[in-house]
This record gives sequence, C-alpha cells and structure tokens, in this order.
Amino acid sequence: MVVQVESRIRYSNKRMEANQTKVEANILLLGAENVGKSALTVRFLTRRFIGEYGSIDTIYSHHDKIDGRDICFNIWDSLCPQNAEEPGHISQRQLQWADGLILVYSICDRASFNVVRQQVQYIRQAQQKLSSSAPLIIVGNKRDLQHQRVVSSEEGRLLALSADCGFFEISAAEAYHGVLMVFHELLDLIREARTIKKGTAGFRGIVRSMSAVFGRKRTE
Ligand SMILES: Nc1nc2c(ncn2[C@@H]2O[C@H](COP(=O)(O)OP(=O)(O)OP(=O)(O)O)[C@@H](O)[C@H]2O)c(=O)[nH]1
Ligand SMILES: [Mg+2]
Repeated sequence: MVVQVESRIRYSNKRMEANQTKVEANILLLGAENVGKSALTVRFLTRRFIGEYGSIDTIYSHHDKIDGRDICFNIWDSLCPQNAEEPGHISQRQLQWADGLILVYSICDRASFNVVRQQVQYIRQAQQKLSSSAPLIIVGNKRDLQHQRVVSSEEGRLLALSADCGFFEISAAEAYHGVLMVFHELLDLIREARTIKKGTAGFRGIVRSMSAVFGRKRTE
C-alpha cells in the first residue's frame, strides 16, 4: 500500500506542453545513509530489488514514454556526506542541477527523518535565493518494516504539508508500483513548475512590451 499526499498546487499542463517532443528531468535523491536511495533508484530503473547496492554517487539516464511523450529521466543517486556535524549538507551544484528532488528517510530511523527535515528547510531557503521552484517529494521508505516503525505516517505527512512537498510512504523492497508513482508524480510537478515559470515569463514580457509602448508615447 502507498500513502500519498498531493502537493498543494496542481495544474494541468499536459496540453500546454503539446508542442514539445521530448521532456528531460533531472531528479536528485537525497537523504541520510542507508535509507534506500539506491534501492529506490534501481527499482525504478530495473523494476527489481537486489538487496545490496554499495555506496556510489552516480547519475543514471533512463528513457521512457509516458502519455505518448519521450521522457528522459536523469537520476542522481547521491551519497550523504560523512560529516557528523552537517549530515544533511547539499551542494550548490546539486541544487542548481536538480529540476526536482526526492528526500528519502526510513520509517525505522528517526535520525534519518530529522535529516530530511533539515534538508527541506535548507532547500526551501536556498531556493528563495536562487529563485528556484524545483518541486520536492518526501518519501518514507521501508514501509514493510512496520514492527520497527518509529516515524508515524502523520509526522511525514505534516512535514510535507508544512513545506508544500509531495509525500509518499513506500517499500522499495516490496513493490515497484509505489516507486513508479513517486517518479511520475515528481515528473508531473516538474512539468507544472515549468509551465508556471513560462507563464510568468510571458506575463513579464507583456508588461515589458506595454511599458515600452507607454514609454514611447510619453516621449512623443
Ligand atoms: N526492508 C527493507 N529494506 C530496504 C528497503 N529499501 C532499502 N532497503 C535496505 O536498506 C539498505 C540500504 O539501502 P540502500 O539503497 O543502499 O540505501 P542508500 O540510502 O542508498 O545508502 P547509501 O548509499 O549508503 O547512503 C540495504 O540493505 C537495502 O536492502 C525497503 O523498502 N525495505
Ligand atoms: Mg546508495
């Protein structure tokens, strides 16, 4: 079973993207060590759960066709820096690269939930400075380990709501479907964010044209 909370803002942008043939999305996975970032990535790419993944920091490219459109997912499966003082550190390069982010914690690991909380705060502040609107999805993984649960669904959902993020609880070990939903939801949010950005740029263009016209009138 997958628990999901929709992000607050949803617009249908599929028609507006109709003239684009290919969509490319850079997706960054973040979170503490051992929460299942690689398991999620590999599940999405191969539909399989292989158990052990090693610790590697890699960007994978994955081509797909969704609603008749070619999609290229670039997925950065990151490593949490081994820095006890700043476990949630995110580099500027990562933030500038990402069109959308997946923040993963384990429902059995309170410290990993705290890392995600810290990362969400950091990203939202940094995004204000960078004027970035890359969407975020929080994922509580290892849902199959109910007997070891220490973070409730409610806590995850509340954190997501407070920072306007999507939210899912899944088990990368048990099922492919939940993982697929996470990536597809994030793709939808990325496309919506792009549509809004384009709309804002268009509106700014109209304002600029109008001021040019009125400006000229004044000097005539
Ligand atoms: N029970 C269970 N185990 C999982 C799940 N997802 C991942 N694991 C296990 O958790 C461990 C860590 O998974 P990884 O995918 O390597 O975690 P990671 O976040 O990529 O870890 P680092 O790359 O070291 O930061 C592995 O032993 C996985 O088999 C899950 O949904 N349920
Ligand atoms: Mg990993």
